[in-house]
Amino acid sequence: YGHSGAVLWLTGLSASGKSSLAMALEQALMVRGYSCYVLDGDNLRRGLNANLGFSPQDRSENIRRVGEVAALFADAGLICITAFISPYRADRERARQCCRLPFHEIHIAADLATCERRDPKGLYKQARAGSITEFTGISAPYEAPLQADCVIETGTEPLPQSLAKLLNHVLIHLPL
Ligand code: GGZ
Repeated sequence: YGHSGAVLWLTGLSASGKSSLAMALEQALMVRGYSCYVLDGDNLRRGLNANLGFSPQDRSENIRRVGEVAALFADAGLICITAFISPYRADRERARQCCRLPFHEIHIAADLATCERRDPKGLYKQARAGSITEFTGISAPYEAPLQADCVIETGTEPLPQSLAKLLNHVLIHLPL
């Protein structure tokens, strides 16, 4: 009865559109009868991961915990959608390994110039000014996926188009 679980792992720069797409995807899957849950900075960095910052070590630990929690949600039969920068390949790979169920790495691939132009929270500006240190893309690395399961070009197309492509990929691959 119902469907089995999976992890849809979104990775990309700040302001690339991860959270917007995660929420829109959740809605689109819910109306198709899938039970979903979104993990993002709002629900994990404020709670379980409240003791973590943005050093390389803390980001790794953030992603390790997100991977474990995502695996639990998937075990419980949900489609777990994660929306974290997750800048390190090795950390994303570890998350894939810890998830016993289907795991899709989805690159939300807006380029840095586009993200910096958007700058919805003014964080890039602060990072350029040096008031935020170790900011991904400016003063901290982002290791783009080399072989993502799906690449969504959110920098060059409107959100509805990105959502349509993402939903198409997901519906083809998800367990029913
Ligand atoms: C990157 C930072 C930083 C630094 C605060 N570097 O655009 P946002 O604001 O809403 O999303 C970013 C969020 C990144 O948290 P993650 O948990 O996704 O990062 S990671 O996967 O690397 O652990 C940004 C805000 O937190 N933020 N400081 N220095 N983003």
